[in-house]
Amino acid sequence: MSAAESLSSVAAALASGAIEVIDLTAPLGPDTPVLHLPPEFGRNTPAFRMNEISAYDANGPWWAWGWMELGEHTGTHFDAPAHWISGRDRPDNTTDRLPARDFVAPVCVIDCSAEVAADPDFVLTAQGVRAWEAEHGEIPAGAWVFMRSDWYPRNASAETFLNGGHTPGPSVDCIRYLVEKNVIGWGNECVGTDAGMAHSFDPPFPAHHLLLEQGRYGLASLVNLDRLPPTGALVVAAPLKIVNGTGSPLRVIALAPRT
Ligand code: 23J
Ligand code: MN
Repeated sequence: MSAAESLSSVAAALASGAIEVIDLTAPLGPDTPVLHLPPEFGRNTPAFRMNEISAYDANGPWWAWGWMELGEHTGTHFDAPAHWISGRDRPDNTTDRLPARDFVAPVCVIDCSAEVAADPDFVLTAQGVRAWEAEHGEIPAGAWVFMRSDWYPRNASAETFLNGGHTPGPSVDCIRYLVEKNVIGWGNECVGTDAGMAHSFDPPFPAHHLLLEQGRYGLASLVNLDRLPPTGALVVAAPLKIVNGTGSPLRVIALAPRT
């Protein structure tokens, strides 16, 4: 099949509903939970805030518009390599300089929901990834790997979502294994890509340290991962083209066969 034929069959499958578009994005507003780091780590990111410019009124009779106070790492967001000290000297490491080619990729979804239900500090290891591969096939180079935890319904409340810093994520050896596999990045349903306890890992925050060091990416606060198949979906995740941006809130969508 030619590339043109492939694209038109995708368009036809979207039109018929055979391919479904699944929104992996959480609502972005003043109640969106944001990361709370312990004070020894320095300053925190502010909550989202919308300021009104006009609302069809004296400030703008025919139009409504606003301006936002918005952290780069708020809600469903993308981590660029420049976010971490390990990626700071990489060329083209900011949101405005990433190749658009990287914004469309297949995804492998590893279901950890049962383990996380039993233990909110559950950490996915390389062994866990290999067990997934034994069932679903090898993780291909260039794919996203998403950790399904069914954590996302907790995002309705900062307290349940942040859970006092007890949230699931990847181990150091898991991320090393995925870097070896040449994945494009790692996604999590929690406030950040790393586990809540990852400040105590060696190195600390491995999803940040080891992936961004290699020019790979992160996606945090994903939703609806329970609606994705383990393999076979395609993810579109294109951060805002913020000049010198270390990351960006974004709309993440998946194309998947309708089940
Ligand atoms: C800064 C420091 C630690 C972490 C994070 C940011 C994130 O999770 C993030 O949003 O990138 S863990
Ligand atoms: Mn981030």
